[in-house]
Amino acid sequence: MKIHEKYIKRCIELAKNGLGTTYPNPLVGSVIVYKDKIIGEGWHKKSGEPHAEVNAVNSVKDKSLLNKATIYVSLEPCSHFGKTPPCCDLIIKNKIPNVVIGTVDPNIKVAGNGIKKLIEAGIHVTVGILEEECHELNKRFFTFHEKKRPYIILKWAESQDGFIAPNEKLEKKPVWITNTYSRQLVHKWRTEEQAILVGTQTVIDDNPKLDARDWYGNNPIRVVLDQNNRIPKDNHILDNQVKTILFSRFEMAVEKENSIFETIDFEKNVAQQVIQSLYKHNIQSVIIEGGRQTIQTFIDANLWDEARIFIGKVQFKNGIKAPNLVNKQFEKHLIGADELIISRNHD
Ligand code: AOF
Ligand code: ZN
Repeated sequence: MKIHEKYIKRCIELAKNGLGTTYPNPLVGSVIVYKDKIIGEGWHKKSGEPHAEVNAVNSVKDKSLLNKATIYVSLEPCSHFGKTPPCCDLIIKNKIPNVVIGTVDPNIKVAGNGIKKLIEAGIHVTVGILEEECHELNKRFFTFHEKKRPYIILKWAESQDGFIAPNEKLEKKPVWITNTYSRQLVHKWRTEEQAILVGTQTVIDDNPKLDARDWYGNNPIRVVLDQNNRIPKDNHILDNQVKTILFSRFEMAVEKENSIFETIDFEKNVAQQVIQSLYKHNIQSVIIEGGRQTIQTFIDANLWDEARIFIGKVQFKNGIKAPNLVNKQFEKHLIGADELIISRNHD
């Protein structure tokens, strides 16, 4: 493998350690190399905390090597004062002569200004190494800045014969389609996204916590479409434990600290209005977990990026048909006895 690619690959690996904890910031990794040896490494852990480059520079024991070294970063070094000072200034101050960048930062506060600043300081800059992989690493951050909306993941489980639920739910209890491994994977996924969205019927039927109790990490912001304010006040969703955004037709009188009520017009494009509002709330990604009608609303509005579909071993013979996605042949995995299909929307 070519030298630059080898080290940007390492940057990507490091960056992934921040998955789920850097919002609204991107995942960034950095390595510092001298004579083909890594002398420093770092990644961005949390918004408000040091950027990847700062952690990498701080980890170098012999700082006298910096003025002969190359710094690799998966995303363009920032040029602005945000919650932290510009990484470009740090690179210039330490007289690092070479900078190798995976991809340009889409944030308008940076967007090429970092590269410009480094070049103007006489630094040798290389841009576009493993660009596609670096873009994929920050698919949520890029979608948010370029499309002005969160990255949208659809998730559901269906039976062998294509139903997401049998006709009559026994004792109104949730009917499991997937195995325990798949259920744990879903909790891992919940720690990776900034928000989770469901419809009212799911909330009323299952009274779900929508948290990530089976995995270590952050719980996502909860988002519910509750057109007619039907959710009972003692439901988990209204427990005020996690920030929760509720979309309904009418203003709600009660405002709790962690419950935010938004009104939208349910006669118009619901998916579009919800996504616009989530963008205004600075939400970079959302996983939509049901029910059928809610998921289909986003498919019909062509507002989705990825669909993750579990196909369990059970047969229901009849019931509620699974959402209808035209192309679901993309990637297939086995999670225990369940099949998982991951489909991407290339529109
Ligand atoms: C970098 N390295 O590791 C990250 C960058 O508020 P701040 O100071 O944390 O700045 C956030 C912005 O900085 C973020 O929107 C993105 O454009 C860039 N993130 N840049 O050089 C990093 N996390
Ligand atoms: Zn920075």
